[in-house]
Amino acid sequence: MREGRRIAVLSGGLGGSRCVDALARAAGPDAITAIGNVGDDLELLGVHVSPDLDTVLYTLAGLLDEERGWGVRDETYNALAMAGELGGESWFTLGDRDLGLHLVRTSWLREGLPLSAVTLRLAEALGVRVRLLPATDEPLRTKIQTKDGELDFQEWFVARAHRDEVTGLRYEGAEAASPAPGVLEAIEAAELVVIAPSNPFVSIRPILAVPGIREALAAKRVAAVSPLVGGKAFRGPLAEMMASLGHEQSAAGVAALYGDLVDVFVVALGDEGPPGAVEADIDMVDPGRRAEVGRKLLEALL
Ligand code: FO1
Repeated sequence: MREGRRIAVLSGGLGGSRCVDALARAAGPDAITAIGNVGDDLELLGVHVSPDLDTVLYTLAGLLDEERGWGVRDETYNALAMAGELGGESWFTLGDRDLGLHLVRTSWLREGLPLSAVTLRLAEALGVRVRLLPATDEPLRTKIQTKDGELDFQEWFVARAHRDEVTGLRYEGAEAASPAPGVLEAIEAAELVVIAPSNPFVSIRPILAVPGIREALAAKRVAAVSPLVGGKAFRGPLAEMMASLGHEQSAAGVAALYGDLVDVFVVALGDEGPPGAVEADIDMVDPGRRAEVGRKLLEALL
């Protein structure tokens, strides 16, 4: 790839982290700024957890439990077991090493550092060279509306195993939030903005809901990679959410959600997409294939 090329990636959890990794392997980590979702962050046992930012960090640091798709591989759970025995919250599985990261994040936040600065410090300590920024430093939380009322994202996703049908969503705090330092600059400097194959409702829209980000994208070449292949999500409840929220359960349905924000929509080889969609190999599950997938994706998009 040409020297000095810049790519910004809007990223959620697992699908996003794999896409960031693929592009970083193809273009070099210094070319990439990942803008991460914070809508599913939570406070638990006194610590601040940023699951999507951490999935990107752990993926790029080679620490992710790839099988499970979150947390650190070869984890132990002694702290959580003790917390549970003492009557503390233990529904959200925080491993010992993961908890170590949350303790450090929380202590730096309490010292007054914004989440973006904390995240850059964590990335540096983990040897991650991709620049990872939260979409915003302010609290922004995704709320899930169901027939039983409104739920916090992780209450719906983990505690209730996303069984409740989603009737609507809300991004609490979004209107008052502003993009974290570096976010708008990264978008402006980017030759290409990639919307990763993440859930549009719970990963990408919370990023776009931060005032200024959508507007900055309007002036850029934006490509979105489909999170649905053959109408199915690799993992997670996206297909069900598309149906319950009244959208077509297909790559074209996702493309319609992004509308004219997106210039190029990328679908899996052989998959149906909207008119003008680019077909590419978007299977980024195997870390060993990601460099090649990233290279071909950039060839198709740049
Ligand atoms: N997902 C689960 O399904 N169950 C868990 O107990 C759980 C714990 C967890 C801890 C740290 C972390 O970074 C992620 C964790 N996740 C867990 C994944 C997370 O809830 C979701 O995958 C994302 O928020 C959606 O992108």
